[in-house]
Amino acid sequence: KMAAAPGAFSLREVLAAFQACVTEQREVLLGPYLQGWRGLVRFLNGLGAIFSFISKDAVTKIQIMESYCGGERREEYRTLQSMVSYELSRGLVDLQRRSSHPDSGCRTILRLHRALRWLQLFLEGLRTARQDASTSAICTDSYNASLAAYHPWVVRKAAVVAFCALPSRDAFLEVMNVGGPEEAVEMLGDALPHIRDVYGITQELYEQHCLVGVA
Ligand code: 1PW
Repeated sequence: KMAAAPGAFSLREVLAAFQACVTEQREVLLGPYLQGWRGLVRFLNGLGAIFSFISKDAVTKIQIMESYCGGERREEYRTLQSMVSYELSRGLVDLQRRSSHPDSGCRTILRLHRALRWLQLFLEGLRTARQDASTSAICTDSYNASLAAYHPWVVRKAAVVAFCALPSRDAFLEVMNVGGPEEAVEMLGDALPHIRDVYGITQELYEQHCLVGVA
């Protein structure tokens, strides 16, 4: 098998960013979290133009967060936990409907958080599926079990059409650029617990602060 070109994009590094974002105190560092998302977007775009509509909104959300993380209040946006307490204590979150603070960090991260659940379910499905399984079916099932609930009909339809363009399981594992299919499956087995962890910590934090439905 062909060795990956030096410096070639590998999904391994992307997933490692999600590992790096959980601290010993179980805080989520926003820097590596957003870095992980940037890499995912790059990966999605590599799957073809049809996926750029899916990544476009994620890019917007990442940019909103990066402006907070690099802004005047960057200290408050170091971790998810500090962001939540800062924004809530200052009344910077529109809870019921978007009005004076339409792009709070809390509501923006919630969208990425819901999408991360989709990614987790999809990669889990991919990892455990038979070799001849349909990647589009795995993707559609994981989408329907997670993010679809938050999307209007037209987005759901367009998403499912895009999934039909996904390559076969082996070809997909190949574009992950981790090595052969066995290596890719092994890497997913190592990486997925960390993604689950980030998802779980975020979910618990959002439940504690009644943010799971933030407008
Ligand atoms: C192959 C597995 C891929 C997982 C990567 C996930 C990328 C997720 C982006 C889905 C975007 C679909 C179109 C955008 C919809 C927005 O309305 C929605 N955004 C998200 C991220 O779900 C909600 O954001 P909004 O409109 O409340 O600002």
